[in-house]
Amino acid sequence: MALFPRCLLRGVSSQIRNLNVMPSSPKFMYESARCSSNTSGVRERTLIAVKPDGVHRRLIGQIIQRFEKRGFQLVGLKMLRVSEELLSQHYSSLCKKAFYPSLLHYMTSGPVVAMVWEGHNVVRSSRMLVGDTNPAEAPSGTIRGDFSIHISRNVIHASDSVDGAQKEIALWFQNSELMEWKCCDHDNLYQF
Ligand code: IDP
Ligand code: MG
Repeated sequence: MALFPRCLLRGVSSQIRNLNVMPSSPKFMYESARCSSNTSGVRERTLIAVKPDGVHRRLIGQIIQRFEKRGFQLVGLKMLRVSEELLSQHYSSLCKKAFYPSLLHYMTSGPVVAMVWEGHNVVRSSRMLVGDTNPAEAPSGTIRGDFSIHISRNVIHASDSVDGAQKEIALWFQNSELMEWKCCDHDNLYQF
């Protein structure tokens, strides 16, 4: 077995550690969001919304099917016309963007189907199922990659962090609209 100087090995291992905790990396942001949350594990929840273009294009069923096939559990579902007031809170971080007025117009142009899905790592996994914000960057096999072309009509919303998901669910749903239930196939999906 080759012998490496100990100081060299220490340098390499500290660089690997640094790579894993880069504050600006999505992994770091995701992990810190998850640690500060109290709904980790199998009870993690996320807000998913089929946007007006997805509803008009009759994509609701196919979108729900992707989350069901993956094994996630539906705990809330409703169809609504979203108010500008709700959207201004939901998209508050985007209010200075040039596209914000057209985003409001788009999101209020027709009904939206809002859902809450539950399961292990559901926030992160949903973002993978949904694909990049810009459909041109979203791989085939993702919802945006399969069903949309342009960033202004990207079919679906998915929360982007555990903390964000908790805030969005509280904004979009009353507690009484969310269902507590245990799916009969739980033991086929999890060991705990
Ligand atoms: P996300 O939906 O993937 O989380 P965000 O950056 O949070 O992406 O943007 C929210 C939504 O605003 C997008 O899904 C899209 O509908 C819209 N949007 C974002 N960037 C643009 C843009 O450059 N032009 C038009 N619409 C945009
Ligand atoms: Mg977002």
